[in-house]
Amino acid sequence: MGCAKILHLSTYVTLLAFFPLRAYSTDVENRSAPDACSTHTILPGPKGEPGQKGDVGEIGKPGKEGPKGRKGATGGLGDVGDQGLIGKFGPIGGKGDKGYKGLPGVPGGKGKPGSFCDCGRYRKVVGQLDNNVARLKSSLNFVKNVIAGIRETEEKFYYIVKEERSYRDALTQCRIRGGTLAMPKDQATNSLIADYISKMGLLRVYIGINDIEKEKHYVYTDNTPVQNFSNWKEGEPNDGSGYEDCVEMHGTGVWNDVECHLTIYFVCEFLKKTK
Ligand code: GN1
Ligand code: CA
Repeated sequence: MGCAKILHLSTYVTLLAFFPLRAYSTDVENRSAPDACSTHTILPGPKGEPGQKGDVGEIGKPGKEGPKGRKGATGGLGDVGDQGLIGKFGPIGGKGDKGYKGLPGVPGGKGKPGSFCDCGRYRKVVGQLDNNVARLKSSLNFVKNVIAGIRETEEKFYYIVKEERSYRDALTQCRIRGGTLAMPKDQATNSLIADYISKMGLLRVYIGINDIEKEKHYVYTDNTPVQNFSNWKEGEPNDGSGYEDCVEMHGTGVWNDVECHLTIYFVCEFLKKTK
C-alpha cells in the first residue's frame, strides 16, 4: 500500500518516457530480488460494491460517574408547621398595685344605747375562775387517788359506802352525797361495780333496784323499769321470805332479791355532768 500511494499516476507516465519498459525489465531481472513496491506499479481496480451493513453493535459499557452537579437553586418557602403544645405555667406574677379606695357604704342605723362594761374586771374574774377550775381538778385528782377504789366511767363516778344500812337509809345516804344507789343498766357498768365489790374484799352491796311498789315489777331508783339488761343469779329473784323487794349485787356481779330492812354496805353513783 505504501508504494502505490507514493507513486502517483503522472509520475508513472514520466518514468515511462525516460526509461523504456524492456530495458528496464531486463535490468531488473538480472538483479537480486528487489522489493515489489520499489519495482512494480500496481494500479487499483475499480471500487467494489459497498458491503452489507454491519449488525448493531453491543450495548456500550456504562459511562464513568459524572462530576458532582452544581448546587441547586434555593427551594420555595415551606408549609406552615402545626401549632405547638401549650407551654408550662409561668411563675406567679408580682403583687398588683393597691386598688382605688371604694365608695363609702351606706351609713348603718343608729345603735342601741350602750351599757357600761367593766371589761377589765370581767377578765380578772375569768382569770380567777380558770385558776379555781385548775385547783378543783387538782383536788379531784387528789381525792380520787386518796379514796381507794373510787371508780368512774365517761359519765359517772361509783363509790361504795362501807356503812351498814337498810335499803332506804342507803338510798338516803347516796342522795345526801348528791347521787343515788348505783343503777347497773348495762354489762359494762355491772362488771365495773362487781369488780369494785370484789376488789374491796366485799361479798354484797345494795344496788338501786327494787320491786317495792309492785311485786315482780323491778325498777331502778330513777323509776325506769329493769327490762333491757339484768343479771339475776340463777334461781333469783325468788322472793324467798315473801318480803324480798330490794336487790343486792354479789362480788361475782349477780343480783339477788333480799328483804329491804337488811343492813349491808351500798354503792352510790354520781353523775359527772348535770343535764
Ligand atoms: C338466802 O338464807 P336463805 O337461804 O334463807 C338469801 C335469799 C336467797 C337465798 C338463795 C338474806 O336466803 O335472798 O334467795 O339465800 N337471803 C339473804 O338460796 O341473803
Ligand atoms: Ca332472793
